This record gives sequence, structure tokens and C-alpha cells, in this order.
Amino acid sequence: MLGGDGYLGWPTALYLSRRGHDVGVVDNFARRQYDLEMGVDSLVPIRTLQQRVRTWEQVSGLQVDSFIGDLTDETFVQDTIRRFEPEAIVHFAEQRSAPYSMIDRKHAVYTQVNNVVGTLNLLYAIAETDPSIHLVKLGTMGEYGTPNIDIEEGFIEITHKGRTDVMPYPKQPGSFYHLSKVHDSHNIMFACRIWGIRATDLNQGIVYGQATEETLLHPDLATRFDYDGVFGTVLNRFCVQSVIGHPLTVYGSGNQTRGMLDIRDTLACVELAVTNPADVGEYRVFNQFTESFSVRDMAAMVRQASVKPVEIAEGLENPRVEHEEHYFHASNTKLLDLGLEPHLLTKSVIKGMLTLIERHRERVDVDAIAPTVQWRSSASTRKTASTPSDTSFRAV
Ligand code: NAD
Ligand code: USQ
Repeated sequence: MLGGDGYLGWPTALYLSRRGHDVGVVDNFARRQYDLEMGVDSLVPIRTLQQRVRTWEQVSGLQVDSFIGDLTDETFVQDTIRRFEPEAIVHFAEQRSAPYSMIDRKHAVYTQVNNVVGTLNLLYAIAETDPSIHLVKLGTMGEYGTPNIDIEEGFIEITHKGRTDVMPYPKQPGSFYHLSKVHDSHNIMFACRIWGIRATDLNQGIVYGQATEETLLHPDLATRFDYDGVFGTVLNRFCVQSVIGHPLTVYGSGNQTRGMLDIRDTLACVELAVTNPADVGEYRVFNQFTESFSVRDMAAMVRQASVKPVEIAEGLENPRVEHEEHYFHASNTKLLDLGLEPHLLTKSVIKGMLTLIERHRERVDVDAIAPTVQWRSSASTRKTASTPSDTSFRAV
């Protein structure tokens, strides 16, 4: 589980461990360092990886191995795979914030080097140690952008001047972060073709929620929950804003529509991909989301679930460059066909999130909520405490 100390990697590691898989987690703690750089923190307190692993052993009697190091260090990647001998590698370990990647040149370069080089090292290590290892890679729905035609799962049949071929779906991503995922997808597909390795690219939508069956077993097993303007994602942010009485930060018209999923479905999707591996030499793509909503729909749902009056910030200029009025119809049948039973976004799910947030509301830093990164300017107005060197946050 690469990125096993992160928002999704940690609960996925516990889920797979509890379901009988032998799990090892890999992380370089870059995510914890972005917090220090930005001066923000997870709303829910999280323990060190070492404490988490110890608590999991005490609570479940199960062991999770941990490997501290950086995927951009090729020796570390090779050694870890040789030592652990995985059947499958789940790769969450990337810089995952679009705004962070758009702060300035350094953050864009850092994001792309970290993500693309990390994945490339991994592809080489798989090819050189054991090409039968199944790579399950977290991609993103944002690779496709918002085209004016239906979005397929990875590939599209195109007829051009009387000839027909099945080709990778055209990509029109909206940030240097989303672009890094496109570059990864191309590299992975190529590696499958030339070396015969096998991979599943999970083009995941935006995840919401925090609690999973396993993290609820002990407070020290909690995963992080971000609400700040750089790492917080839209629905998680709206829930925090509603609890503290902050107007919901709908950017622009709010008609931007995205694929969404409950954190519990991330875990289930990853297990479905792992236990139904791609064929040797196959590169396949699953669109991993369960429902789609516009930003405005989500704001309305949070307002309905909240017991307190909730205002929607009107006329907030969109800091991003993105289509606000667009067609969105994306296919997502492959994981459903494998047996995914989605947790849908109901009022009670939102209420559950609001209750969790209420419990930690004294930790909310109101100053962290406003969006500070502008897509239109090449150097953000945000002043950070430090900027990463192009390949910083390397192995501890
Ligand atoms: P996260 O930042 O919480 O977790 C990523 C983890 O990877 C962090 O713990 C970080 O320290 C680690 N990491 C980063 N670079 C590394 C490197 N070079 N070497 C070793 N470890 C490294 O992010 P998340 O929200 O858990 O997302 C996990 C994955 O899922 C990412 O690839 C992200 O792009 C993808 N994804 C997330 C969402 C979402 O809504 N959170 C949606 C779609 C896709
Ligand atoms: N938005 C608002 N108000 C906010 C925050 C966001 O209106 O306060 C809007 C954005 O403008 C955008 C949409 O909500 O139109 C989604 O923004 P987001 O920050 O929730 O999500 P995004 O930047 O796309 O990135 C997140 C994760 C990323 C993942 C991606 C999945 O951080 O790792 O890849 O979701 S997807 O969007 O499908 O590409």
C-alpha cells in the first residue's frame, strides 16, 4: 500500500488487513510535511504511522509492515519490493492536491517529478523484480476533463476517415496535478505493452467522508480529514463550513459537475481490483465513482442536512480555470459489474459527517478556509513558509 499513511491509504490498508490480506504500507510522510509548509492540520487528530500500526496490532491482532521511504528513490523502491514480495501493489503515493500543484513553478515541478518519477521507478522495479505483480494505480476522473461527449472507461472507439480504432480516451485535465496522472497513465500503459506487466488504473472521483469500520475501532486509528483551501475537497469542506457557520465556498456558478464516492467505497473498489487482477500484459481502466453532483447540488444537500441555517457564499469568483457550464455523463459500470455495492450520498451520511466535525470543531482554523491559489497567475498570492525544492521530501 504505497501512500499508506495518507487519507485513503491508511483506511484501505486496515480494510485489506482485516479481510485476510498481508499488508505492508510505504510512505515518506510528504503529506504531513505539506501541512507544516501550509500551516494547516487535519481536522481529526492523527497518530504517527508507528502508533497507528501498534494500535492496529493491539486491536485486531493483525500485523501491518511499514516501510519508510520515497518512491523517487529507486533503490528504496527496488529493495522494498524484493523484501516484501507483494502479489499486488496499490499505489496511492502521490501529491494529490490540484491547488498545491498550481501555487507556482516549484510546486508544479515538485508535483510532476514526485508523481511521474515515483510511478516510473515503480514500473521499472516491477518489471525487474517480478512482472507478475499487479499494479493498482490511483488515477483520477479529472484526467478526462469535461468534454462535450460521454466519458468512457479509459478507451473510446474512434472512426476517422473511414477507419476505426480503439484508443485511449482524450485527456483534458485541469491542473498540473491532474496532468501528472495523465502522464502516469501513458507510462503505465506503455510499460504493460513493452514488458507484459499488468495494471489497473482506477480513475477515482472526489472522495468524501472519514470514518470506516476499521478506523472506528479505536481513536488512534483515525484517518486524516482536510478542509483547508489547498487540500480540502469540496464536500468535506462544505460540511466543515456548515458546522462553523461559514458561508459555503461555491466557486463561480457552482454548476461544475464531478463524480463522487464515499470513502468506504474507495476501500471496496481497491479490493475488487486486487482480487480480480488484470491479465498479464493488460492495462485496464476503471472509473471509480458512484454518483455525480454539481457543486451547487452538494451545497444544497449540506444545507438540507444541517440543523443550523447555512448560507451559500454568492458571487465567489472561481480561483480555477474550469468549465462551469458543461455536459457530464461518465460511464462507471466496470466496478459495479465486479460487485461493488455503493454507499450513496444520503442525508444521513452527511449528518454523520457533520456529527464527526462537530466533535472536533474547536480544531477548525477559519483562516485556512479561503481559497488562496489562483490558476490564472503563474505565481500564487499565497505566501508559504517554505517552498519545496524540485524533488524535496525525499526518504527520511
Ligand atoms: P494523501 O496525500 O492523503 O495520501 C498520499 C500519501 O502518499 C501521503 O501519505 C504521502 O505522504 C504519500 N506520498 C506522496 N508522495 C510520496 C512519495 N514520493 N513516496 C512515498 N510516499 C509518498 O492523498 P489521498 O487523498 O489519500 O489520495 C491518495 C491517492 O488517491 C492519490 O494518488 C490521489 O491522487 C488519489 N485520489 C484521491 C482523491 C481524493 O478525493 N482524496 C480522489 C481521486 C484520486
Ligand atoms: N470547489 C468549490 N468550492 C470549494 C472547493 C472546490 O466550488 O470550496 C469546486 C472546484 O472548483 C471544482 C470542484 O469543486 O470544480 C472539485 O474540487 P475539489 O478540490 O473537491 O477536487 P479536485 O481539485 O478535482 O481534486 C480532488 C482530489 C484529487 C482527485 C480529484 C478527483 O484532491 O486528488 O484526483 O478530486 S476528480 O475531481 O474527479 O479529478
